[in-house]
Amino acid sequence: MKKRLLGALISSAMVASLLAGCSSSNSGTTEPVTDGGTETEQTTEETADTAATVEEAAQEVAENTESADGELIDIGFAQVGHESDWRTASTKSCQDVFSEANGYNLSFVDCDNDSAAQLEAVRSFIEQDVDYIIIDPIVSTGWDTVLTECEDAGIPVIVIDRTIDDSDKYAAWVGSDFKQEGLAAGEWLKAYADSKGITEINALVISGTTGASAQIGRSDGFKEVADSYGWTILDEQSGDFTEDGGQEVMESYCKSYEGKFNVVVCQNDNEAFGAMTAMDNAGVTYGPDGDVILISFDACTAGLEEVKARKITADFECNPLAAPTVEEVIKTLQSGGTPETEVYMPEHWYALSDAIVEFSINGEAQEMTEVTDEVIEAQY
Ligand code: GYE
Repeated sequence: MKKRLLGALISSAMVASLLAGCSSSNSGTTEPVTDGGTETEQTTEETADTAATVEEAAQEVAENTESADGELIDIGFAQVGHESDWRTASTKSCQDVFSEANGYNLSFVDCDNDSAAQLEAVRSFIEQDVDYIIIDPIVSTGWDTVLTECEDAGIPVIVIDRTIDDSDKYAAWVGSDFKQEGLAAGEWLKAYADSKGITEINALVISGTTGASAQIGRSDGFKEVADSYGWTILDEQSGDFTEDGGQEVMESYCKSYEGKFNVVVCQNDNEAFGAMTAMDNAGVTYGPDGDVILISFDACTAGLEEVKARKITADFECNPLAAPTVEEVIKTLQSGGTPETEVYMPEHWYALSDAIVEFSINGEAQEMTEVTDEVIEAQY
């Protein structure tokens, strides 16, 4: 939307070379990924001529942007990475909503779970002078300086999914109540264990990326319930929200706690898939028919398929489709309005019918959703 001439082209070239070697978010590479810069700039013949004197990346910017309609809203999105099915759904949702056809130029950076790369990405968006910056913060602290820089540059920031806990210099946050998810998992477990006559809980937790608000909230919520019922949490180690991480942690748990645990809590579906492989290899049975109650979070399509297959006993949803709400925030800001500063995504708790039990959180009765083929089909 903003008209940028040579300076912007040069900074786009800088961004392109800064992030060189990047590839698609599903590639599993360790480099940050971007499509930023190559299709985000608007130019004129004059700037395209001058751009011929700068590096090839800038030339590409000029070529690509000649077709832009001149009124697109420039958005930079510093995404966490590509660690999970949830993340893939979140990225797709943002790319679908913030498309050129919808009036946006999206500079997307996959930060590959690297906090330093994420700060660098935000600074590159300031350099590009985008209209809005969306951040899904890998960790919840360390943000005030760069958010001050955004503020000084006059660029509104919208935080999506995970929270920022040490700065309030952003226009709005759209995401999930992670503590509520952890409380739900705990209170469901209490009701389910009671229904099966299980009186002792010895739980192993495979947590998400340490310091991510999704990890902190889910750990705090589950622990609060565990403490209130006197359960034992034998161990909590991070699987970094990845399948490999979940498998690695579970392999070590199977050795260290052989025969001593009856609950495994994985803080996302991908960790649960890894934990399932490790338990299969160790001869541990799990799910509604097994020795171990397996709890997961996210409830993406692949997770719900494992609920249907009687592997995951219950799955607590975290909704990744925040982008349409973020777009509402941007529209409000565009028209000079004040958006809601906190918007919570709706979420559901899933199980098969024989693991659906009545429970409440702080006196509030919870609904559970039975996993059927139609439910799986409708999920992301
Ligand atoms: O649960 C996990 C992803 O931040 C809520 O990050 C998100 C979490 C999600 O890697 O799968």
